[in-house]
Amino acid sequence: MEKIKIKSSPLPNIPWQTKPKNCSAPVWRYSENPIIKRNPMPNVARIFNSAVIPYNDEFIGVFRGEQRDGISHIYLGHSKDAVNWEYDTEKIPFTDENGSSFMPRYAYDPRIVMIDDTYYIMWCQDFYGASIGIAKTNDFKTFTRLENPFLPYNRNAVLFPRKINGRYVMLSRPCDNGHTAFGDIFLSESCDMEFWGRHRHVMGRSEKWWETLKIGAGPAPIETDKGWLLFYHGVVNTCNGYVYSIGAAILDLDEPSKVLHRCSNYVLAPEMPYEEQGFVPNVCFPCGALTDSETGRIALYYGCADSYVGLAFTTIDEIWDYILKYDSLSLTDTEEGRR
Ligand code: BMA
Repeated sequence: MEKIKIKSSPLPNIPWQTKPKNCSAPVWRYSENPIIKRNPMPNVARIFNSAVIPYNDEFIGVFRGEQRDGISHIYLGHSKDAVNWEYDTEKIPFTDENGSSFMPRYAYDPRIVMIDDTYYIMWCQDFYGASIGIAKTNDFKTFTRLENPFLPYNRNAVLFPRKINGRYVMLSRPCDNGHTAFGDIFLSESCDMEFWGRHRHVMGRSEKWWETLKIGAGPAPIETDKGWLLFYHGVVNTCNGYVYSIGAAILDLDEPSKVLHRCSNYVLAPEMPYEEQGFVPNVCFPCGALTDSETGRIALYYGCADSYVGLAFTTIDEIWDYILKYDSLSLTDTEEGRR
């Protein structure tokens, strides 16, 4: 019986492998990684930084597919086991609220979340510079774009999977229009998914070397009985460029701009060839997670070296214990984030 309870539906078909005996880390990789290799579709050279969600006893994926012209778009995928995927060869056909085609010029790093039977996809797109796009669907056939939630420049937006205190809540990471050399995670609230406000600072880059440059939220926060578990990416600038690792923190259930616990160690960092070598080396970039409330199992999907998709596993108890063991909070973590 796990100590911490995940508050989601049971998912008996969650992909899973038990922890290897010689593994001392709190998150372990799938032995068949990467699950998506190069040239997965006729016009797509690489799929990476992608998210998945259960749908009708199977799984849906929203995939960042980088086309051979170098432009990323979001492609839909279907899977029975959340490991082997079939893709729609056409990019997701986004429309406006009148049903007319309304395609972003590019779209990357999608996240997906279900709130009250509606699925929301968030991504980074051009809005006179890098900014956040958002669309909703109920059937994965029509995808209606909503008003862009934030001003440019912004990336790494993800909704919480339910309203908190009656309002939708979204994390994001204000940035610049290039390879941003700064960045903290903020939170914004909305009553209607159109007008966003009540902005709060959640957490900043820290003095821990692996996240000294910038951080950004990963998959939708995972609700438990004791707080929201947030996986995020942390970046350090080295003499050979940026290195992206995966961190973990726990946010307050009712006031998620307050960080309850934050792990000073990364929980996964580039060390396998498919993470260290690729189009952009040394990148582990989490965008999706599946959870099983019955067993506490978590399957984490992360982009590898801007070239592949990797899968990794943990349990809620294992990751929770690890975060608490290496807990390290700063003043800006624990304050409500309003100045
Ligand atoms: C970030 C994003 C990610 C990418 C990472 C490493 O700025 O654009 O999509 O994985 O850089 O290139």
